[in-house]
Amino acid sequence: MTNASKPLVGIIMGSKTDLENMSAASEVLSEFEIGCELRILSAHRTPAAVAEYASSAHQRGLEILIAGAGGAAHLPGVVAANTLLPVIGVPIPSTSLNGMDSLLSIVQMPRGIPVATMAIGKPGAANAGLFAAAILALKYPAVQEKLSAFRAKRRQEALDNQIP
Ligand code: RP5
Repeated sequence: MTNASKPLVGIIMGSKTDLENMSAASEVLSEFEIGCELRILSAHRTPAAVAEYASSAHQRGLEILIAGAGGAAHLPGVVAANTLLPVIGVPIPSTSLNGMDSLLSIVQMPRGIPVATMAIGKPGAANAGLFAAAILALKYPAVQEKLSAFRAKRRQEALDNQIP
């Protein structure tokens, strides 16, 4: 069993303006009753705080980190450089390049420090929550059951959604 009040996932984002997209990740985790904590931390505005947060995350009981950022989105990579935990990156469409800048910044990590990169924006943030659930399902049977039920529901919805 997971304890929904004990955070297993840390969700961090470069700015409060990212929350509009990143809340999709916490909503999914809440649906799966997986505890998470949210923090605003920026790789360029508060670099020391990012390093401190990421390097202490495992010791504090977190098992996965989700990091969302826009523009030259170096936050997920910097987080990954400061922890051995799996890091999931979410590109935020916050500039005139509509997230292509963030996507390439996050996905093109040099060999050696990986970031699992999701799609741009809300779909990516929701998938970050689901991907975190899939990792945690390896350890927590209750999460695996919820993930299985989630997939079965989506499957049935697709089958029911026929053209008359
Ligand atoms: C990045 O700059 C943030 O992740 C955000 O997506 C973008 C813009 O930040 P604000 O100027 O809205 O605070 O660091």
